[in-house]
Amino acid sequence: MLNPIVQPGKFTEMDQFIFESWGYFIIPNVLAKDEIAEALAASARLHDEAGTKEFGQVGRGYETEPALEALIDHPAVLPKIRGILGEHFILQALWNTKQPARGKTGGWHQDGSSAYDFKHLGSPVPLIQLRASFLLNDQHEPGMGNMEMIPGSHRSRVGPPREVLINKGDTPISHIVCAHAGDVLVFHNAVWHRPYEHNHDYDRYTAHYIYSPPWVRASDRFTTDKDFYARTTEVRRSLMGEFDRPDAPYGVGYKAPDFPEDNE
Ligand SMILES: O=C(O)CCC(=O)C(=O)O
Repeated sequence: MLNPIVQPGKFTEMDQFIFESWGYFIIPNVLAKDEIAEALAASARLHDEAGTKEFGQVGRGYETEPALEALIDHPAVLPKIRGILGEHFILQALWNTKQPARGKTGGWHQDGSSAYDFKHLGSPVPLIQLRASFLLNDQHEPGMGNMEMIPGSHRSRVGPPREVLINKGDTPISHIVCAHAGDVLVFHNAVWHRPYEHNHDYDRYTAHYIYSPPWVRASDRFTTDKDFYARTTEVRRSLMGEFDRPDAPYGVGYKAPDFPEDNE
């Protein structure tokens, strides 16, 4: 299968074309071996503390785990987020996902909110959540808890057939993403996707960083931990939603965060 591979850093016209066409792309080799090991250990700790027994997601890991905090504004990934969302966005959530050893294929879905389904906003569903999914385990072949995507489905006005949804069936156009630990998958909330089966004896972890327009409420927290705010960087504070607002209804005149790559 084709792989929509882009290079780390700068958001190019080709990146934009791939994102608009498929709804996702893969950035290879974002994390070094020691960064992968640290983020993996942090993810396992979070799930141990939360007592995740089966498939599960834990939010807010950046508050307690420096290895996960460091990925909020990773220089290989953030230019892509800025290229797609512009200069004003927040980290709506970090959902750290565990797929247990020998976990089964999950259900097809689009991302959003079950309290107010994004499909009520328009058709095709608009971009509200842009995900950067840091793969922390190797997934170089199918059956490793890969993400399975349906390319271009963010533009489809209909979902997969009911029978496929109910029976967790296959489609002839789905794509099992084969990638390595340390690669990052960036995708549009409306792309139909699911976690694919995991046929190995270890738990699989992925850290999903979700970026949204600034007026979207955070979904992994009611408020951000005060100690974390006090010690983190100014850019990360802005990305958590703590920025100067010149007016109440998010109008004009916003100062963009002082992104480090602009000063290089
Ligand atoms: O298995 C995963 O890591 C991703 C799960 C998923 O599809 C989601 O969080 O929307």
